[in-house]
Amino acid sequence: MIFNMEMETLSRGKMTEIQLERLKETVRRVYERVPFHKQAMDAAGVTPDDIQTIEDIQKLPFMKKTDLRENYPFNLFAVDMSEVVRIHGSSGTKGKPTVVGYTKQDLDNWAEIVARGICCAGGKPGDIFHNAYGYGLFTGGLGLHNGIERLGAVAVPVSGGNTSRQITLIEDFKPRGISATPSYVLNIVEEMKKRGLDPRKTSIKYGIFGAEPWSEELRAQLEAELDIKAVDIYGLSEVMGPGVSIECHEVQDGLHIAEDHFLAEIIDPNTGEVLPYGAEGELVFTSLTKEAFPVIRYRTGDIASLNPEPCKCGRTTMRMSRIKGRVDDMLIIRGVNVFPTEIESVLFRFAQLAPHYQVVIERDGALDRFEVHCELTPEFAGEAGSLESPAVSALTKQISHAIKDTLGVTVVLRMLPPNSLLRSEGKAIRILDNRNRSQAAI
Ligand code: DLL
Repeated sequence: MIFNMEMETLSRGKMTEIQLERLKETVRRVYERVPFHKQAMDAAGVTPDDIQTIEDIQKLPFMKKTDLRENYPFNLFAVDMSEVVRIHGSSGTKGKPTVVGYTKQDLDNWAEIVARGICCAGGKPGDIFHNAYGYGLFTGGLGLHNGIERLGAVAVPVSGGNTSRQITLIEDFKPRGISATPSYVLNIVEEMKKRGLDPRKTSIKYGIFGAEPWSEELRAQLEAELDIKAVDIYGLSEVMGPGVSIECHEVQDGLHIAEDHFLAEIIDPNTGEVLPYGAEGELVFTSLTKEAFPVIRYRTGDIASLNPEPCKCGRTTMRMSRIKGRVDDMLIIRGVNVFPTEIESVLFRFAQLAPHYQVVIERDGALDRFEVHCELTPEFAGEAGSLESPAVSALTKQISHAIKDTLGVTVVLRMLPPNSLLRSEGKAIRILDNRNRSQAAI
């Protein structure tokens, strides 16, 4: 291992000391350099001098995605454009894209964080690494890329899509590591099987999967199908990109936060109140070293909990749970809160289903109707004969009961023939909301 794990094995006291020093510096910098932050802090009646302990962070106002949109494109940058060397951003499906910037030092830190993360995931210098995250404004491709190179591994910058070529390159280059969204990896596995290849026989030993919520059941499936260790990587462009946190391959129980660079809090999404360790709520991050685009108490919209206990792997960094889902993706079905990952957990227990699904919301009179579209495996569909067969009806009933028993909600299950659902090449679209469309049609 080329990375000394100093920053990952500090005592809590020492880590807090480092974080406090960096927090003070960050708050001062943004107050002096970014009008948005000065105004927000003035309005909250807080100055940089008020940050004396780590808990004082709670005096600072939150930042939200709308703040990025309102300051589009560069108004939240804390350095002159002459110091910015890279721009990334979100796809902007809901309006203007959100734009973030990096200085040379920011890119350097990011590469270091990701390299450290790849080690944590079981990677080592010399590995050939197949990087199937999209390259472009999205941070996944280039974020992983720089970390792979920094580690001293061989980056294969294949990007997302062109699944057939992905398989040829895996066959020919024999990578030890792979990264992609979990839903795209499923797509790659399916394509391998179509070609008559055994996915368990590839050279791949570990996968670094994230950028979208995924369940333990999907992890189990990917590990079994590919005979690999699959770890979860988390991040968001506003805070940096991939690598904000990552699981260790030894324990795979919570994602180690790069705490020397990011300070995490969990808040009640409704009241903004800070919640204790272990409680589930919205993740909030403050960057501690970023130059071009520092964030103060950025509300991620992601639901998780925090665990400060040292890990059996030897790391002492705070761990966050897997993301349950986004606040915006929470379905309220007859008063019960449900995340798509919870539905996924139930569906993926059934071997008769292919690991693809979508929740479709329709307007049904004054009510919302929640349909879960699932796909039969080719084997089961072949055995069953038709979608109307008793075997398919029995399966539908069994899954409906399982969803009702586990989640306490009733949904309409729609069984589809093999290969009906759109395959993902990046982030899977788990919820299709047709409510406005059907309203418009009326
Ligand atoms: O998705 C960064 C990334 C790239 C992470 C590659 C991991 C791997 P954005 O496009 O800005 O950045 O989207 C960020 O994706 O707020 C979460 O809602 C979701 N997300 C990211 N990682 C995970 C994960 C990248 N491991 C948004 N589990 C975040 C669940 C995730 N959701």
